[in-house]
Amino acid sequence: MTGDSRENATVNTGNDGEGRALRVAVTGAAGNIGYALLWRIASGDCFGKNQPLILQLLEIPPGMQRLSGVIMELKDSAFPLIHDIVGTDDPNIAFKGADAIFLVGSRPRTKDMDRADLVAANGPIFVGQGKAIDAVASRDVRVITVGNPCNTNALIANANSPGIPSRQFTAMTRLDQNRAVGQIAGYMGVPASKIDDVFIWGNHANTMYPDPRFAKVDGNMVTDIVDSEWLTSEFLDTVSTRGKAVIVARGASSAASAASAAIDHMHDWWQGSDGRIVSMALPSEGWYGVPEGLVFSFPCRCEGGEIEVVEGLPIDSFAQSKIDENVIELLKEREAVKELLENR
Ligand code: NAX
Repeated sequence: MTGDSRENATVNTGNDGEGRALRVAVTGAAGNIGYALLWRIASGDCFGKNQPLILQLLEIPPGMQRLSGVIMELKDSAFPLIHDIVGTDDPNIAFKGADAIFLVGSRPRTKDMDRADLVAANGPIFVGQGKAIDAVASRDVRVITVGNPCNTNALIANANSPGIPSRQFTAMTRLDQNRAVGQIAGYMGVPASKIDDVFIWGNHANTMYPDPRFAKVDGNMVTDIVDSEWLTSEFLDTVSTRGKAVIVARGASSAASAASAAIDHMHDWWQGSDGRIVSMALPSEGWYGVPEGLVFSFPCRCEGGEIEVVEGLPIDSFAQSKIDENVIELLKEREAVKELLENR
């Protein structure tokens, strides 16, 4: 398959008589995360069990053969909610009229790459994709960036989409939050569903701060129950280095858990977080002293399709030092890609 001639490559009207079908674009759709993510989206886990969907899947030319196989399997799954599937290597087709976009496609970090190499390798992808979003996506589109370095990639996409409000560009730190929840639940021997209000500050990188200070287990403060030494040492280290630990154990980077976290992020944005605090990285409006525009993970609540940063939480000296560390790192990343931000 080349160009945009795919099975069902024509974008349909999206009208099905039961309400408009949402157009959901996924980049890197033939990759590992895509393979887990598409089935969760298609089954209604993200946008609702009655919401018809049109999947608009983007790959690069070397991935198109694999994408055709993924589309075959999606069709073979006979999902009732799926009204059409578009496979393409053209972002202007993939993002056309898109209501939600999962920016997953990019190069995962390999052993020989440091963070600066990753920024340099993947940053340019998000210039072209940002411009395409600006040109053809719905003005109400909601974008989650998963491809790493996801905070700075979201910054680049945002800068190259001046026609779309900045608040509609986010990056994923929900996997880090879920890892933190998993650690506390495991330590306490309770199901993850009992843990609320653990969240991540900063960058999806080792510097991140998984903040347990407001976390609750069954309504009780975790800090009143759990050993504070564990929370400030092993817990923090385990969460912030979990991605590497999974690679060592599995021989491949986190995929199903990353897909699951992307579903959680978009689900809560779309359908509300039910008053729970969740982690989302979004362009700072100066919250907690974080420089404007940096895509930084904050404690958020979602309602009515909007993200609201939870303001006014007390910041102790340790939390401040972690926030500062993340600001410094993200400023460095922003400096490294400054020529990719020139659209704005
Ligand atoms: P894979 O290498 O399995 O898949 C990536 C796919 O993206 C490939 O099929 C590739 O052909 C495609 N691709 C590359 N450039 C593209 C472009 N310009 N347009 C469209 N598609 C493109 O990687 P996978 O395991 O799926 O991981 C994808 C990204 O997620 C990586 O950058 C990875 O580092 C990142 N992750 C982010 C996480 C987070 O919490 N934010 C956690 C998991 C993961 O590490």
